[in-house]
Amino acid sequence: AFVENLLKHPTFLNNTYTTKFIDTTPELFTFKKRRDRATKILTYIADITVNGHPETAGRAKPAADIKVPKPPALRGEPMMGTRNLLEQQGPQAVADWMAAQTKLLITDTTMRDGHQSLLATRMRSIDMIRVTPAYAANMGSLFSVECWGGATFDVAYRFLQECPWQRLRDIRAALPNVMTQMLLRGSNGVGYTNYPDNVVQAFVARAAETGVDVFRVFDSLNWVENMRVAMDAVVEANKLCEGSICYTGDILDPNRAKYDLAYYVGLGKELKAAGAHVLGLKDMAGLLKPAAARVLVKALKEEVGLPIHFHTHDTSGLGGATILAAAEVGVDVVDCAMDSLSGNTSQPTLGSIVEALRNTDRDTGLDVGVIREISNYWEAVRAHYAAFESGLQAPASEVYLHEMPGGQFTNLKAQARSLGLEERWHEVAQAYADANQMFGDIVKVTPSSKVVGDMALMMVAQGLTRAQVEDPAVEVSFPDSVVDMLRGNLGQPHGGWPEAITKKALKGEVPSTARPGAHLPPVDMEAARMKLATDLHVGSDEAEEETVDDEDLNGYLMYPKVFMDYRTRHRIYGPVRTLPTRTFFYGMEPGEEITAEIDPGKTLELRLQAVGETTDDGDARVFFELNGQPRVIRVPNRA
Ligand code: BTN
Ligand code: 3PY
Ligand code: ZN
Repeated sequence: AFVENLLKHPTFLNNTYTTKFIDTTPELFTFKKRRDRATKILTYIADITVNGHPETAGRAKPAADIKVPKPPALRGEPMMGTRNLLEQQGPQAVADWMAAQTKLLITDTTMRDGHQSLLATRMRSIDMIRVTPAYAANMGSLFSVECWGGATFDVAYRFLQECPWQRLRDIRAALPNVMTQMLLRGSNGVGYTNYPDNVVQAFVARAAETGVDVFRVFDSLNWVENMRVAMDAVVEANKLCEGSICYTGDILDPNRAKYDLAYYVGLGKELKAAGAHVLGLKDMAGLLKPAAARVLVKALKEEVGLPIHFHTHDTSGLGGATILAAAEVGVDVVDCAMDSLSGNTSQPTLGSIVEALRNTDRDTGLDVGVIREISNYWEAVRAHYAAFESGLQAPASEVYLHEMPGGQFTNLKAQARSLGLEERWHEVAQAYADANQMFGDIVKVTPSSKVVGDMALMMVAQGLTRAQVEDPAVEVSFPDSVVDMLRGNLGQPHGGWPEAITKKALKGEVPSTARPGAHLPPVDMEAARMKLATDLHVGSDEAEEETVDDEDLNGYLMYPKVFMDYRTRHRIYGPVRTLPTRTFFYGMEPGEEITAEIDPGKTLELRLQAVGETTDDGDARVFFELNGQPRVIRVPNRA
């Protein structure tokens, strides 16, 4: 019945099950000495088996007999959902529909912020794509599925050796009825720096084309000037534009008056005037307390008049309480993560919010049985990523001291570990708070949060206090990211940059207060495409490297080096995205058998027979059976 359902699924019926050309069709080209795809994937497995994966070395390892997670059965055909409304009637109709709902609408963030905040963003596409049909068939009344953007774009190329666009296309194809959602850092795109306007515009247009429906747009300093280009591009693409306020401070604390109620209401009005269909309230660190949420959400509803989509993190342990408080005063949509990827630095627990509201006037109408089934799938997936667990044991009120975003917390902790500072984590937390005050109490979210983190690590590593850093008489060599930010290259914070520290860090150089994108020259897209095609061709014996589509071009423009490194590895290993996650990170055990789909419908049966001795030339011989035929692969032993 499962296979029957799968075959009837719209994904397979309407021919939208497409895969990216370069990933799937090398046989369309003729090559001089092309190593076939099977040899490439065996080379990858052999290399990882012999040398290990650099990302999992020295980390916790899942059990050798861990099973490939099994998605829940499909409970019928996908119902009409928000995506159908968007397609048929456009984004304003979606916003109007939202405002007319009594029930609380829910976004599932598991595929983006959930694993970004708990597993260092390392979740692979295959683990998402397998369960997406179950979302379409069983959870069609979700508001949206957040599955793209933020840090996932960079990490896909950099660490997972896969194409982020392919992930989006596959999720979209399997989810015809529910809106997909991405996180976009305004003029910083999905990167850490401001990009020329036409790069941001091209990126949004491409993302809309490949499959994003809801764009949550924010700026890391809440500077609306820096959001307009991205917001306009979303509106132009006829997609849902969620202009977002990033929440920091505490509106009920008179000592944090810089970010008071009037500030946020003013920002909400600016975003509405800038064209937002929906107002995002992005509490990236989980600082909004329940009592403050009642005041803030009520005021935004009344004075801005847009539907409100609330996002928070459960770092304090109070995320669920804040969601319920926001629901009481009429918030329209909230973000939750599936139970098994929720809590702590992730979003509050989806199933528990659904249960808490059952039989109230904000009842979500979602089926908790369905939620449990999908959560059980994610639980089995999570076990494969033991290497990326943070070890965080409990929620903590310390978040109100440091104000770190949930998506940064575990990353900064890992950075601290690599500098030998993990034992001094609470000092890092205090230094982070001090660095924030030194910069004038700013909004901290990617990329401004990374700058504050860089400064904090430096202060702890070098034993510098805030007073010393600020003292003109003490020599300080600031991190590059700090200098860049104080130059004005991320934009302007509320109230401007403090003069004294700017003067010290810039050594007298005059900072800019203009919008960075206004003086970055536009990229000549066709020239960039030509250059990329040429660069990819150098050293390649394969014609496939010459094709540069819009997705590749946009990936390259966001992350030139990361993209080129990805393509270099792609040349050696071919597509590795269909390997089981355990194989991808740990290789195979002697006697183990796996299957991997190398083209839609074309599956390889792989068995590792043995790992041979390493010979004088430094190569290890790895013995496989490929569809029953013996194959020997030689890889350098670097272990
Ligand atoms: C990555 O590490 O960024 C993605 C996977 C590719 C890793 C391969 S494994 C063999 C070789 N050695 C490395 O350190 N990286 C590549
Ligand atoms: C990101 O930009 O990746 C974030 O998650 C910000 O909260
Ligand atoms: Zn978040």
